Amino acid sequence: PQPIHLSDYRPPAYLVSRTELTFDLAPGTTRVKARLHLERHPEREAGAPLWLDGEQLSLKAIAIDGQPLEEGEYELTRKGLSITGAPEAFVLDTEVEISPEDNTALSGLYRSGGMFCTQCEAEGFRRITFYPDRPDVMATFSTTVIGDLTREPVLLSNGNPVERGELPDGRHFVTWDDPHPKPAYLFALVAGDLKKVEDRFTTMSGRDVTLQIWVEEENLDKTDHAMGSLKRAMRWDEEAYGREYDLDLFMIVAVNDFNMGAMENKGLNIFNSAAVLTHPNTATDAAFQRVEGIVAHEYFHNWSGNRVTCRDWFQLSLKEGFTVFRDQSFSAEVNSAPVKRIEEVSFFRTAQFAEDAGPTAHPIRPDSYIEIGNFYTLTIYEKGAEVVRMLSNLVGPETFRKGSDLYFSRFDGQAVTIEDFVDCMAEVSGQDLEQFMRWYSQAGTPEIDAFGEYDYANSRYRLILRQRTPATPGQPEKQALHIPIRLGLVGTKSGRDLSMTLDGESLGRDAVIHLREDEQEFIFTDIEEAPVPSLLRGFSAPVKLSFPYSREDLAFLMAHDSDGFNRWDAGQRLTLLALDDLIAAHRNGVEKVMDTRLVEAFRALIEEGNDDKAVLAEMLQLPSEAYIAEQQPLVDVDAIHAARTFIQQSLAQELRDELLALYRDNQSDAAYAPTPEQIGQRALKNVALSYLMSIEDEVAIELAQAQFEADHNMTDVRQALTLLVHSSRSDIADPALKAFGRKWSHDPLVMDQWFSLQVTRPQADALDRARYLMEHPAFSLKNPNKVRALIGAFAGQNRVNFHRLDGEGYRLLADVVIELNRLNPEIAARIITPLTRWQRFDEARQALMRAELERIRGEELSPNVYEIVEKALA
Ligand code: BAL
Ligand code: ZN
Repeated sequence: PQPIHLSDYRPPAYLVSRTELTFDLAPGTTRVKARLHLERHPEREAGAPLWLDGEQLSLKAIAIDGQPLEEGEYELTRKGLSITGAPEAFVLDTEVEISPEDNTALSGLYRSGGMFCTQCEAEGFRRITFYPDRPDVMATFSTTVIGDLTREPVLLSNGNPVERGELPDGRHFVTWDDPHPKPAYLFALVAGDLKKVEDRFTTMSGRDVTLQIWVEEENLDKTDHAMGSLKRAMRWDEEAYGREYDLDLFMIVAVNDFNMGAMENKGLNIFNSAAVLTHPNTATDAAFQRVEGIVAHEYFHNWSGNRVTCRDWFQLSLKEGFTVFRDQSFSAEVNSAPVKRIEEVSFFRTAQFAEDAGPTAHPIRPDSYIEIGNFYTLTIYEKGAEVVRMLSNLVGPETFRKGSDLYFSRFDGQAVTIEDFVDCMAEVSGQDLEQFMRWYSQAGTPEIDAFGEYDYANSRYRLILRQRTPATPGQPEKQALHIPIRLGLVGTKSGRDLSMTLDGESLGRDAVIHLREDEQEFIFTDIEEAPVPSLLRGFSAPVKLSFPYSREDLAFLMAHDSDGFNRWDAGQRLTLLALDDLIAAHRNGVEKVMDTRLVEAFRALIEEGNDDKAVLAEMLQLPSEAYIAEQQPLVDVDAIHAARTFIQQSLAQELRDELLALYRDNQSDAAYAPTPEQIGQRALKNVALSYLMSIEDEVAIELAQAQFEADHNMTDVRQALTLLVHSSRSDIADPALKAFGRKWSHDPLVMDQWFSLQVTRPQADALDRARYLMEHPAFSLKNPNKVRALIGAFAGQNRVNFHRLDGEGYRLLADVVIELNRLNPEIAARIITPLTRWQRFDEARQALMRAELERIRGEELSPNVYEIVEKALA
């Protein structure tokens, strides 16, 4: 496969103004008729041929302005169809046959259980009909869906239903009309035996919108939270961005087999059932919050993505980065904002930093790709969102709103670029954002080395910042970025933020300084006492910042920093220092000794408490093994596991009484509600329980068993079960696991949790279990959620077992990748990620991982897997 380059962009030869589709559904062979109203693109030369993408289609008929084309009047390849010498404007009719039943890639039109559904982003529409399948071709759509009255009583597509009726032979049809021009990637169709929950929403201008969530009948009781989230999101987008919904109907459909979390198709969002269904008995707090975030994200796309879309797929972050920023802002407002930020950053620094440091590192706007499906990445989404957040902070929230208003009004109905977005921000703010644009073109995580010293004699604080971005594949040299650093100087005597003056200008006690050069010196004057600097507050830029903090400095910041995020971060840094010593001790075979400063810092945290229990729970959480690994020059999985376990057990032993009290004080029988208060309380209780269970204390075991048996809500049940199953006591783990598996065998989303919590246990049998569970009747490689729950969780979260020195963990993953490469290349190319990070490990593991990558390379590969494997082995 050949890469596609951003620099080769040209507008299409023809535009489509209107698309009329008729689907005659049948599982084996579905017929699709398409009528396209085409006209030459004003910027393209006369004679340029019409190109229509089309894959896995069986062409039955083709005609221009009603005249059938003979063979020879068009050229058909495995990738599509071209017509030379077509008129300047004309109507093209085609008819094709497709096989939804055989579509295991879940891209295009496919079957999930008994229903038909579609996934067209990025390039699935070309598996439905011949079409210029690119986002800069925007048309209005009319779609007629014909189905069997019994098998498909519900027939849905984008827009509003305008006609319906019965047909002979027990068939019926519905015609949908979508008046908003859209690219083909936003097309959707759903047909099946679905039931709906309905609600209403009155928009800010007083229009009445019907809201529907369509699910299988047994899931009707799991839609309340999604519906509530949708209404909150609709209101929020009106208030925060002035964006109103623009159709009479908004539909969400839950589908079991889905590659992504959800999809923002115009008026008909299709959701992975895991991203929409919740019930206190089946979904955890994290799942409730995830659903809220994803429902909002897809809804927000109606403007940031649908009304204004991307010119080409290189601009993917234009809609994704911005929409993630929007959903993060929404979630922060409706939940505990500090905890949301901690969670985001904690995930970002673990997973995106690793991506940015690995063989598939790419800029937020890549220069080239082989398979765009491989670019739905943490860099495009999350780093893209961090860059929009920086922009918003640079210009200020009110100006940012002006900029987004300008963007939406100027480009409504158009397919545009990242420059168009940033130019709006530059225009309304008057700021020069040229250097800032480098964030979009430069891959890799910038590293900042900071040094500071206090000059007692002159009451000055001198801060030196040096930035450097490491080389990434294809980008050996990097330029300096514009990095906004929010900071405070915390007085060591007063414990308060000191007021800062820089170059004669008063900055206040919390301010942003701008690093633009490779190295810059900042001299703060009139600093009355020696400070400890609190740098990069709120994670003001997606960078790694190091400062030679002493442990005393960090304990001080943990207690006194006015920025909640940096208080948490100081705790993480302090723990990492202790972990460094313990990792070294483990490697050198020396006895491990617990750092008493850490014990005292944790004791102080518990004693002082926190009004926001979720924040306290986060502060008591140890960094994950994956995050610890990110900090190590060479990853020693066993030493990391041993060191982290040692800290956890030492804290549990030293603070046993405090933790027990914390657990008991936060137990509650109140009816479950996914409120920030309750979620914080459960998080705190469960973090205490996990410490206590790390020493397998009899009292803790009793508490975990009681929590499991109380069966109050899935958050508590799952946490208790996980702790029991991750313990060394199979006598207590096995009965609970069996009982849970029996009870929930009918519920695929709960069974996903059952799979995950077993294959993430640290005990040595985890790999055998993973292989055994792959044969379980509830498991299927054809279902992406199952693959993620079992294989993804094993390879991504069970580091000691995945990285076994006999290479069996790697072999398991490679076996699955090889099979999925045939069934579902998109999922195969995602699930392979842990193998691509081989450079980070010791030689023995490197050799084993590379050998598995080579074995995969020996197969006949999909473009998706080919691209990733080639990069990994380059
Ligand atoms: N556009 C793909 C799914 C999402 O990001 O919303
Ligand atoms: Zn999105």
